[in-house]
Amino acid sequence: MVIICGFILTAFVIYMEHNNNESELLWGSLMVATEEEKSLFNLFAQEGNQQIAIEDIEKAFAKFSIELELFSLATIAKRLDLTPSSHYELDSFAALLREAKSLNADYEVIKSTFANYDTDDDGFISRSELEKGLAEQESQLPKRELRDLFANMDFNHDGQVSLKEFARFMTFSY
Ligand SMILES: [Ca+2]
Ligand SMILES: [Ca+2]
Repeated sequence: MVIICGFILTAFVIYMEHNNNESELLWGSLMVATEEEKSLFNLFAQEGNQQIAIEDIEKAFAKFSIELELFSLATIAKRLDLTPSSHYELDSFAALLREAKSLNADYEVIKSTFANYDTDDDGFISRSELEKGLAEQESQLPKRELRDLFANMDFNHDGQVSLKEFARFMTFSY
């Protein structure tokens, strides 16, 4: 739990830094595809075409058992600063694939972290649950910071943090 709590606070700090540095995710477009990514791309890209369609990217992801449970391809593309499109070239495809894989791995940790905070098991983290969870770890935040942290997590401002909002916060997928 100490690790998990540190995880949230670290995420918060990185989130705030990220908000101040919009260009941070530009690295995504600089990736070079591996042979495996190339062959997967060629398997699904339309013949003679240097691009792969969005729906074929989803099929390719399924080959890796990557389910786009929380994040749509459009969201992942946005994380990578890729221009929204119905087709992507090899390098963008490779970047999307890697990002989706990494998000999927994070998602398992995020789900169990979420469950630890959602002590009444209603599928949402309330502000008092967040406060209690942090306090239990002796990581009490000043009231104002707690309010800011919760406000940043509660994306739709309904006073509760859903799993999706929590995952967005933890992965900065705004
Ligand atoms: Ca709850
Ligand atoms: Ca909410």
